[in-house]
Amino acid sequence: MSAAAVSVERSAAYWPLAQKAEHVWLDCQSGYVCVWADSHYIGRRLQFASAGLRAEMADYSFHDKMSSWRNRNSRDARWYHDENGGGASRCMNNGARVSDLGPGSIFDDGDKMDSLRVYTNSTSC
Ligand SMILES: [Ca+2]
Ligand SMILES: [Ca+2]
Repeated sequence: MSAAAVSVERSAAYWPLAQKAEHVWLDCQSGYVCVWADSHYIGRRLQFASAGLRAEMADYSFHDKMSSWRNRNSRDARWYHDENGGGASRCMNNGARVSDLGPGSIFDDGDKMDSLRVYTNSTSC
């Protein structure tokens, strides 16, 4: 094994998780509400941008998969446990993000999202 290969392995192993997350959530470009299948902004990503949009996760084979999100849209958004805006819901303030919805987190919201809406302004929730 070359010295260069050892160096790469070590840097990967010692890379702090926060720094890794910082890197990957940049995958969500300005203007989008992004949701990821895994915590810490990893895994399959969906992104939405349109004002007033309502999306059903079943349409994207994303039923009960979201484990992290970031809102880089200029508007608020909201996600729902059930289809068609049903069940418990959580605000996604514009500019905010949550790195780990669970299981085991405060609200234990991981893998529960079935629908999402993007509001038309930044003061809806
Ligand atoms: Ca998940
Ligand atoms: Ca659900």
